[in-house]
Amino acid sequence: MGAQLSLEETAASIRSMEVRGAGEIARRAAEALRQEALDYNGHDPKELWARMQKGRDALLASRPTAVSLWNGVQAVFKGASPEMGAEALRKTLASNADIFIKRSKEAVEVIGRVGAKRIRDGDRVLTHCNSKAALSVIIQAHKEGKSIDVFATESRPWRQGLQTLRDLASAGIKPTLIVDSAARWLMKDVDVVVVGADTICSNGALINKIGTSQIALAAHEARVPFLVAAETFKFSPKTMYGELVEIEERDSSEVARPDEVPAGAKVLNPVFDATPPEYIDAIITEVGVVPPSAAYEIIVKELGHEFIFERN
Ligand code: RUB
Repeated sequence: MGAQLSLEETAASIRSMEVRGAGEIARRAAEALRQEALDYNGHDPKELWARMQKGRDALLASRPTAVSLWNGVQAVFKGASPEMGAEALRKTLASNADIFIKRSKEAVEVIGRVGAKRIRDGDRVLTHCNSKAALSVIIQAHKEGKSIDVFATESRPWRQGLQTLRDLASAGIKPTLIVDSAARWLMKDVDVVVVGADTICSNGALINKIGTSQIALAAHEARVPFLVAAETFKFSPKTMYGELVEIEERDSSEVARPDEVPAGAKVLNPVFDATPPEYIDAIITEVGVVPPSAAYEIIVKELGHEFIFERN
């Protein structure tokens, strides 16, 4: 966790992508809500509730695609209401946030241990963007003494692949960077693909960094296993009721400077894409390795009914 930010600062840093990655976004949002609750020194539960609701709305508006943010916020509010009184409300919100943050960090570690079993000595592993869950798997395999070659995509336009290189290098791995468009060319030499998740829909489709679906397609064609490393709070209860996942589009200047673009031309900057379940071999979660077809069950069992029915 970085320095303590206010709710508004946290929402702004998620919007600007200073805080990024679906899991980290959720943890930082929970942390900001926890702090807001603890900082309240009045005695009016309705006032505290109103502040918390305002904060929640600001956080939820910060980035639209990763359901982890929504699930993290839901977890903080679980069982809380102004009827319980200001003191109990503060304590409930703060302890819910603590539990969520702790569980979410533990989940990344468990995913590493479970997923590492799917990586063999000598494997060439490809990952995309910068995912803490995917890196947990790869780094754990390395810690277990497996000799692996790791390839990271650049992930234009934000180039999160460079962060992946730093994360891998500081774990003692010597990774190789490729441009995004080299993924299919490289696939003939890849043994396994491991990526993270922003959202997993109830039908098992994966929403992750733009370009993920092209990599999955190339892996499918080359019969290379395509694994997703995802905490259970990346599964979306909202999609059970038919809600479509909003794919964030960011400013075109992230892709090309306005002066580089001729008059009349447009630049699109979609940030995520959807990979159909038939291209996913397994999803590695903290409750085990599951097929994409288990997504509905994971949502019901792990997220529970209050997540499903509240605010739908
Ligand atoms: C990051 C991204 C990551 C997932 C999972 O996108 O797509 O693969 O968020 O990451 P951005 P993690 O950089 O736009 O946030 O496993 O760390 O939750």
